[in-house]
Amino acid sequence: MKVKMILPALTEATSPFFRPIKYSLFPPLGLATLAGYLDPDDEVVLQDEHVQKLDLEDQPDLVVIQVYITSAYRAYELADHYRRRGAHVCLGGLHVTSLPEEAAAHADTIFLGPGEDTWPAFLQDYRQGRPLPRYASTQRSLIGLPPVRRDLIQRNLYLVPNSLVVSRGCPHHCDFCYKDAFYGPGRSFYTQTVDAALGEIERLPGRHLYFLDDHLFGSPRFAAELFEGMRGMGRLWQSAGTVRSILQSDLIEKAAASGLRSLFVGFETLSPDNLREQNKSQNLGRDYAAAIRRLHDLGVMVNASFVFGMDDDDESVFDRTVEWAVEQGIETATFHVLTPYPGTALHARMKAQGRILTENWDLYDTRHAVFQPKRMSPGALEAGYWRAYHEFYRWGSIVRSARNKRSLLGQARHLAYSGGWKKLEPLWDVIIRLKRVSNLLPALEGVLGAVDNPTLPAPAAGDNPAPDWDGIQTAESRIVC
Ligand code: B12
Ligand code: SF4
Repeated sequence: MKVKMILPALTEATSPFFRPIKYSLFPPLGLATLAGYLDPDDEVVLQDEHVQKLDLEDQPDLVVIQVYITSAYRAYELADHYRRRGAHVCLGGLHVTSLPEEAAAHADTIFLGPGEDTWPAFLQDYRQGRPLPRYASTQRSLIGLPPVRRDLIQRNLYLVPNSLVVSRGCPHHCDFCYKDAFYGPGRSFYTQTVDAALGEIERLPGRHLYFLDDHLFGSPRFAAELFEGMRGMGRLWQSAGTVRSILQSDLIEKAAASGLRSLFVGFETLSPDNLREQNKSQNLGRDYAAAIRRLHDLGVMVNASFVFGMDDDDESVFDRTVEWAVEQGIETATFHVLTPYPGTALHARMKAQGRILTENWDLYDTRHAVFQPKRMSPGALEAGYWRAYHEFYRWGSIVRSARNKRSLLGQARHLAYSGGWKKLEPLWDVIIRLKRVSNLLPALEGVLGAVDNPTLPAPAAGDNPAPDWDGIQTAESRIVC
């Protein structure tokens, strides 16, 4: 059987918002996960439109497309194309789960929720000649999964080829988050076994890892055992966690000792009213500044996530938030315009209040105001969002923020990480065009590894050698926080 798996780019990479470096960060892990269920004699091709031109003249039997909200129209175009060519087209992922009827018009089979139970069930039915039009996930588990088909990933096209997920979902229920819409009433937070997670880490070459888990610290027991097991592996890693998980217990120290060097943290808003409105109670009453200090004391850089446009936000929110972030010495910040994804509690509320302004999914990219804000105009919200980025990443702000670090090494690291990410973008673009982005990984590792915390163990010198992918293949895982 010939199988083609596609991660479509947002509105065909022609969008003015297409930033080559952002889209050359991570490989399509979801599709590589699903590929693990195919038979060894299936011919499978995995293409990621963010980093390569799609070959559309082929004749696969089965086409598998992952649909995000911002790539939905492109995904449907590709699905229609392959149906015309006689392929059986499967659509799955977050947007399909949110709006199954919309997706079903472009597919032979649609999949709701995670694919670990539905995809193998479909494959069995398909091979027996009786595939169903719809499969909905009910059995949630990461135990005993086939290995991710990393051999299908062109590592040289990505800055961070070693992305992985060792858990799915999150124990919290924030109203704006995709999570509850995707997992529905079923189990919405579960983990691999620690041994399986450590096994996957050991198989990954090099030093750097990026955990894409929504909340790697969601199960403190799992996380503690994982970090314990990772000690001494010589890894440098990045991930996401909540403010609460930083402040509670000694989990964050264990994480740093095992190589955590930068953490994506969902602060979201400085307003308690906004937190209440969005059901983000786990952030309520938390000392954000103390969380940042704790991370910085451990040599962990902070990628802070903020969302603008909640009901307590007026036009002063942008400058206030940026000023606060700079004062705290935050290295990188990710700003978002509040976006009511279909299927979320936020969307239901906005819809009931008649505040949804458009259902053009291309605009649901957290850069556009697709709803009527309460205390400012949609235009002011968008303008403020862009101003926040501009202000935060001005050299003046970067230097002021870096001065917050106690040592010269810490300041240099801050400048290199923050400046390198935003100020050297034209250089990144050239390197990406030359298909050399993976050559920059040692530079990223160098910056992450330059820690001024003498209590942390130095990373082991030895690199994991590149594995024999063929052997593994036959023998053998935002707005998140
Ligand atoms: C990594 C990531 C990215 C990366 C790369 C994406 C990639 N290469 O896959 C980058 C940085 C490029 C990115 C960009 C964006 N992202 Co993003 N990203 C993620 C993140 C953190 C992890 C994705 C991942 O790898 N998960 C792990 C794998 C194993 O799971 P999975 O991909 O979901 O796949 C499983 C299922 O979905 C299902 N499945 C998926 N497809 C199919 C198909 C079939 C046939 C079947 C059976 C099953 C199936 O089975 C898989 C195994 O269970 C998610 C958050 C999250 N937890 O998902 C956000 C997330 C997907 N991103 C999101 C958004 C909004 C964006 C951006 C618009 C952000 C922005 N402002 O620019 C852009 C646009 C992306 C686009 N092209 O349209 C939203 C999507 C919301 C939505 N409803 O679609 C998320 C959920 C974050 C959030 N909480 O808001 N993103
Ligand atoms: S926003 Fe973060 S903490 Fe809230 S439900 Fe989503 S992943 Fe969990």
